[in-house]
Amino acid sequence: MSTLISGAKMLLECLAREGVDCIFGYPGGVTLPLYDVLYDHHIRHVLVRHEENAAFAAEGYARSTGKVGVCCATSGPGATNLTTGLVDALMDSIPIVAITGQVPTRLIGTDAFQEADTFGISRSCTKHNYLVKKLDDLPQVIHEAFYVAASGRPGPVLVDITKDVLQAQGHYQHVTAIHLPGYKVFTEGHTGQIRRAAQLIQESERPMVYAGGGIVAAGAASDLAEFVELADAPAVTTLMGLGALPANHPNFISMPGMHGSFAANMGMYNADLLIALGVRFDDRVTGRLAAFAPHAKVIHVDIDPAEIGKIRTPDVPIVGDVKRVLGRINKQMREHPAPADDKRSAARRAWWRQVRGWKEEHPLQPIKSDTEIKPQHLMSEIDRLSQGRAIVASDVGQHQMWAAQLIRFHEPRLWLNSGGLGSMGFGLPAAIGAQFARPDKLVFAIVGDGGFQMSVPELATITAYGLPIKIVIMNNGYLGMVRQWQELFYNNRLSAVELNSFPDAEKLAAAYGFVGKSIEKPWELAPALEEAVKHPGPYLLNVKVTPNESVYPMVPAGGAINEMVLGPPQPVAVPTT
Ligand SMILES: Cc1ncc(C[n+]2csc(CCOP(=O)(O)OP(=O)(O)O)c2C)c(N)n1
Repeated sequence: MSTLISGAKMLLECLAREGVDCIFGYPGGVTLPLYDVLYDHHIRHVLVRHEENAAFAAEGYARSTGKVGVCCATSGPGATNLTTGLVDALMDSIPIVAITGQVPTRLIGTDAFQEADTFGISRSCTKHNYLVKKLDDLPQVIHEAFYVAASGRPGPVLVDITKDVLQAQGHYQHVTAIHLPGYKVFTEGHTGQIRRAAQLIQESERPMVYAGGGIVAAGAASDLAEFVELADAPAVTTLMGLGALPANHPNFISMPGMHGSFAANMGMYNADLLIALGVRFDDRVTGRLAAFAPHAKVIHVDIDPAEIGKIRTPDVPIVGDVKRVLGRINKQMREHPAPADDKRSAARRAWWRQVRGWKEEHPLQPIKSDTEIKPQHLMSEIDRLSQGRAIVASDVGQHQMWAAQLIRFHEPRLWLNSGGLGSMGFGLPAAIGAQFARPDKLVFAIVGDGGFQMSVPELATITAYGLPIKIVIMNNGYLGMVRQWQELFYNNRLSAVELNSFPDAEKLAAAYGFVGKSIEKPWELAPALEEAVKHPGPYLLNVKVTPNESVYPMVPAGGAINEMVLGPPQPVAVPTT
C-alpha cells in the first residue's frame, strides 16, 4: 500500500510523472498547501510578477519545446488574471495546463473571499477544463489534462482544484489508461483523399504550399521540406509557421497575408492549386475571402475536423496529423512519380520563373538611413546576429510584423509570437518561458515601447533568475500599429497613440540590477546589439527608431491579397498652371 499523501503532494506527483520540470506561477490563499509542498520539491517553481505572465511564460516554454507548459494561480483574481494567456494559447493551439486553486468545496457558491467561477469563466478560454472537488479524481484529471492539452489539436486545459482537495490525505492511484469516449483524434488521413491529393499535386501547373503553425505543432518540418521538394512547389509559411521550412530553403518564398510579401501574396492569388497544411485560413492571410486564391483548387490537411471547410471549402479535405499525412503523400509521390508531360513541365518552369520574378521585383527590404535607425534596419541586424538560430519572442505591433518579415528562421520553435489573439504584453514573459526551457539558446525579446510597458514588472523575474535575455525595445514613441491605421485610414487624426514619458532605459535596467542602454544613431546599432549579445547576463537595449514609419506591403482590411499597397502614398504633384 502506498503512503498517505496530501492532495497537493499528489498533484506534484502527477506533474512529475508528466515530465514537468518547471511551473510558472504566483501564490495565494487557497494554493498555500501547494506552495508548502513546492518548498522542497524538485519541480522548479518560477515566481513571475503577474499571473497573465505565468500563462505567457508557460506558452513560451511550450512554443519553444513542444512540451506542455504549466502555470499556476490562486483563486479569484489570480485565476481571472490567467485568462488572456489561456485565450492566447487557444487561438494559437499551444499546449498548456493551468492549475488554479478554488475556495473550499463547502464555500463554493457563497461569494466566499476570492471566489470566482473559474470553471465557468475558463470554459470558452480553454480546449477543456475541470473542477476537482474529490481527491480521488485528482490523478485521473491531471493525466487527462495533459493528454488533452498535447493530443490532436493542442490547446490550453485548466484544472481548478478546491483547497480541501489540496489538503485532504489519500493514496496516489497510478493512472494506467485515459478513456475519453467523446474525444477522438484522427491521425492517418483518408487513403483515397491522400491518393487524390498526390495526383492533383502532380497534375498542377501552378502549385503553392500554404503551411502554418500545424506543421510546427506536429513536428513535421522535415516532412514539409521533403514534400516541397518532391512536389517541386514554392511554399509560403504563415506568421505561426515561420521556421517550419528553413528560410534559406530554395522553395521558401516568405510570409503571406496583410503584411506578407508581394511574392507570397501574388503566388497565393495566382496558384491553380493551394496545398494548405496545418493552417486555418485566418482573415489576416486571406484578405477578402471572395478574392482569395480564386483560381485554385484546395487541398486542406488539418488534425481538427472543425477547421476543414470552416472558411474555404476544400476540393480535397484530409483530417489527420499533418506529419503522418505528409509522410503518406510523400511516399505516394516517391512510389508513383508524375509521368513525363512536356506541357506541364513547361508550365511549372514558367510558374517558378514568375514566382522568383515577383520575389526579385519586390523583396522585403532592410531599409536603412544615414541619420535615423529604421525599424527594418534594426530587424536586419538582429537577423545578422541570429543566423537563423536564435529564439525570437516578439510582442505585438509593427515591430512584430517587421521582425516576421526580416528575421529568418532556419528551424521551427524559434519564432514565438501571439499570432491569433495578438496580445500585447506577450513577448517578454514568453521569452522568459523559452529561456527556462532552452537555457543554451540566445533569446531575444523584441518589444514595442507600448507592449514593453505592459511587461515591465517581469524585469524583476529576469533579474531574480539571472536570465540572459536580450530585450530589444523598438521605440518609436507611439503605439505604432494603431498610429499607422490612424494615419492611413483616419486622416492622420492621431488619437491616444503617443507614448511620451518613456523611462530612461539605462536607469530602469539598473534599478532592476542589469545593464541597459539607449541608442538612436544608425552607426550605434550594430555595436550595441553585438555588445548585448556578448554580455553574459540580461540586457535592455532601447532603440529609438524613426517614429512615423509604416509597415509595407499592406493589404488594407477587407482588400484582396493581390491588391497590396507596396509603400507609403507618394506625394501628389500639384499641377502648375
Ligand atoms: C492587450 C492589447 N491591447 C491593445 C492592442 C491593440 N494594439 C495592437 S498593436 C498596438 C500598438 C502596439 O504598440 P507598441 O507596443 O509600441 O508596438 P509598435 O506597434 O509601435 O511596434 C495596439 C495598441 C493589443 N493588440 N493588445
